[in-house]
Amino acid sequence: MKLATRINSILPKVDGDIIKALEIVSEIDGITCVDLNYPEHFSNYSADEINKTLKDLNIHANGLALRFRNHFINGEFGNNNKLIAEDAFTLCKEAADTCRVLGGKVLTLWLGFDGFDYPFQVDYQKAWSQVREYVTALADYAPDLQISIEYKPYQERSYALIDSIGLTLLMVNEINRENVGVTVDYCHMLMKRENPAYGLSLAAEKGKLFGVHINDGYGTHDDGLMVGTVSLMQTLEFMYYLKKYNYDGAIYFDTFPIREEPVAEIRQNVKAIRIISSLIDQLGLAEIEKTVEKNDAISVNKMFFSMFELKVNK
Ligand SMILES: [Mn+2]
Repeated sequence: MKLATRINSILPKVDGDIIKALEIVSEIDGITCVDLNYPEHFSNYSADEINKTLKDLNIHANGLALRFRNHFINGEFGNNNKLIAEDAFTLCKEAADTCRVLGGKVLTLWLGFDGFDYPFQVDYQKAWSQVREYVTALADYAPDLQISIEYKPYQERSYALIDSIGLTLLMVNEINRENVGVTVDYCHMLMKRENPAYGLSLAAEKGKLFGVHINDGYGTHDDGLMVGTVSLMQTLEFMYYLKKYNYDGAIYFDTFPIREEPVAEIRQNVKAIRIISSLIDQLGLAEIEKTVEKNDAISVNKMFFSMFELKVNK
């Protein structure tokens, strides 16, 4: 399993020094790669300096996640002001160039400001086609990278333009480029009241699952709780489908330790995902598939509780 974690969990411990944060992350057993945020993680060090640190620490850069700040508060690619939309595109091209320096392969796009708060506020078709046009142009600018759309139903905006697995796959389909796909975030799926495994399977079946963010929550907010702590059965199902589709990208812990010691929290995520993975392996994909084929809730419940009788050596 390629496991990645959220660098921002560590930054408060090290006065925001990204190099020191990477050093701490590299010492956590099980974490093999990192996703860095662009441009915020590159404000004090160059891409070359960060690349050298990653090499020295023997951690791999999975890719970069775009972070659009206040300039884009009224929208990124879909901004009604085309000059600002162009700025968003320029930032993405810089991120693609930086991603190549690090040897990363995935550029994650969360368009948190492309959306609306009021009825009649946005020309939906105009915003939609503008987003489509820019993501297509980015895919053509960086055919060597995977451009992955991470959707979230709301927050920053009351409604996001791309808010669900359905709309993300519609956008991906309209863009029609090999290198454009989806990053699913477990908490975001709960917020949309999607069952995470279902959305995951739709993207994976189409060969469009480019990124996985795992965490847990109660569904109303992006709680970013530790893996498997609230909705364990759904997390087990999510992991089953990751294995069924032989997902070989990184699984990124998108959790927010606020009161928890961050390194201990990351270690617990690693431990949890190893236990969940081991439970699925011990039951066996074929056995689970047989249970799914029965389409019978009582069989599923028996299978779930039989997991508590298994021994886990992790
Ligand atoms: Mn996420």
